Amino acid sequence: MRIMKLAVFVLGLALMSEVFVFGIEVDGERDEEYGGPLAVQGIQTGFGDPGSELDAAYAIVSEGMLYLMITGNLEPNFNKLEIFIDSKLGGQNKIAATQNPNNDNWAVKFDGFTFDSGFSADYMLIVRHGLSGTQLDVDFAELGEGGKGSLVGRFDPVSLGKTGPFDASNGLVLGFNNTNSAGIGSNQGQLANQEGASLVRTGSELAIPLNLIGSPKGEIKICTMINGHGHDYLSNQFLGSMPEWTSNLGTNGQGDFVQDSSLKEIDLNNYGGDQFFVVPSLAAPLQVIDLSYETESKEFSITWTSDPDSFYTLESSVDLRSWQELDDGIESQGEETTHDLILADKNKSRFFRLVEE
Ligand SMILES: [Ca+2]
Ligand SMILES: [Ca+2]
Ligand SMILES: [Ca+2]
Ligand SMILES: [Ca+2]
Repeated sequence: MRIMKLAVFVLGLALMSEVFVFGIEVDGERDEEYGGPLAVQGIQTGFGDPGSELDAAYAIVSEGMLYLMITGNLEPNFNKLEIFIDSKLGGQNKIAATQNPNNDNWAVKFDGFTFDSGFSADYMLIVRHGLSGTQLDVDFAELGEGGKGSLVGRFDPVSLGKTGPFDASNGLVLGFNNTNSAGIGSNQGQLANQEGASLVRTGSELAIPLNLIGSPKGEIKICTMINGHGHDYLSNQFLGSMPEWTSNLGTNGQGDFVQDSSLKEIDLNNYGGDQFFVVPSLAAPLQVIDLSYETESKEFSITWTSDPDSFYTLESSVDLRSWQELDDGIESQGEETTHDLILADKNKSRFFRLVEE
């Protein structure tokens, strides 16, 4: 079956191209380009206000990057923002310590931790706050046997006097602005003011190169949470949100800290709703970006935005009702494709359209 992505245009009309200026700045402040939130916090934090809270999550895929904006705060007492990413087939619905890199000792502490069904983590990020007071450490790990994990950046926004962009060694970019004083409150587990949570503009912002996370083309799922200094005392702050009356999970899901234990008793299926959110796939719209016609040679050339693995059919019509195929099986040349052909009957007014096969 054909996917009827159509681009209709009229030869001879001046091509009006829309120029989309992409303006996300990785500075810990939410940009308009993100649009609406993909998840909003539903409950008040058990990690203090101002302390650590996750107000809302925003994300957009563009120009080979996943831009992620998590509004809220991260207390500089070694609290950790932990972000698990499900961006490819396979992965771990239940974390197995022996099958993961153990950078920053996270995997041992997460051993046995279970995500909601429908989420199997492939990558994870740790943003740790508090070394020397205001420093941020960023770790990135690929899950699975043979996967690697390590510290990829260390930044101090306060001493540097800016909130980003900070370039990590693996191409990831971080922005961090911890000045939020609004958003949700700290009556632990009680319903949060979601309108207030949606108004927060600052927090942790990340640009993650898609090739770091398996070059996904489809949707990307993200589970984010705030953990204590040893990766073994989870707050009640997750996005997607925990249900009302959820207190800090602690080590055992009951708010207790269990020495030399792991998060193995925590199964997100036991908490209502999905503790993850979905970043929709952003297939580039099929759009004609250039066309030319040489009157003498009758050479017609058309360029459009294409999907790298697709094939296209070029059709023409005089009435926009019946269409004749001019060429099919036109192989994509990447993100843009140009096709040349000789057009006779140059005086005849015609419409053209492209169909993705
Ligand atoms: Ca920003
Ligand atoms: Ca996966
Ligand atoms: Ca707050
Ligand atoms: Ca759940």
